[in-house]
Amino acid sequence: MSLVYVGLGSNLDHPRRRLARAMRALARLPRTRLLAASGNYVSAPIGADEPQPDYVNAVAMLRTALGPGAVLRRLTAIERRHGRRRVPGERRNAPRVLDLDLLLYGRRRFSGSRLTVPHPRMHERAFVLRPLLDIAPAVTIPGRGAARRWLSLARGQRIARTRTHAWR
Ligand code: PH2
Ligand code: MG
Ligand code: MG
Repeated sequence: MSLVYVGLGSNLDHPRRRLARAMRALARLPRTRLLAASGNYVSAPIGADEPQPDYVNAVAMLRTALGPGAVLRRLTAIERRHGRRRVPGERRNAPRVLDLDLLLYGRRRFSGSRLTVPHPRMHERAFVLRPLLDIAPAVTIPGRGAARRWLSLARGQRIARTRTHAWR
């Protein structure tokens, strides 16, 4: 069994409702238990090359017997159920109805064409670090050290707690 963290994000079409639905879907994954769910945070889009709506983000902590590839496939399937389609040539930071990112998979580090773990940009993003640290204050990012230290470097990024819809 591995401890896994998943980042949830949405900036289109009722983001809070989508995050609640996605959290429920994570809680129902096979061979998996949802151990903790952070509250929601709102922040400006990072890396956008044109104006787009603010994001709502959260993080989930799971314990799972699924391997990393199986987790990734499950996350992509949930994104697709929300109508997300990956269009060839789509800009990297295009707005999205739902984004589920595999952030950490136990203490493992690996890099492939489809999946890199730890998520290569998570340590510099307050919208990942804040909700992550709320549910895992002592978590370390393999290869980077304590997440808490990275959050202090990202403190220039404005981020605020926002409502969380019931999902249980
Ligand atoms: N996701 C991105 C790019 N930029 N900015 C915020 N605030 N939240 C996100 O989830 C986000 C982003 C790519 O996945
Ligand atoms: Mg993402
Ligand atoms: Mg993604």
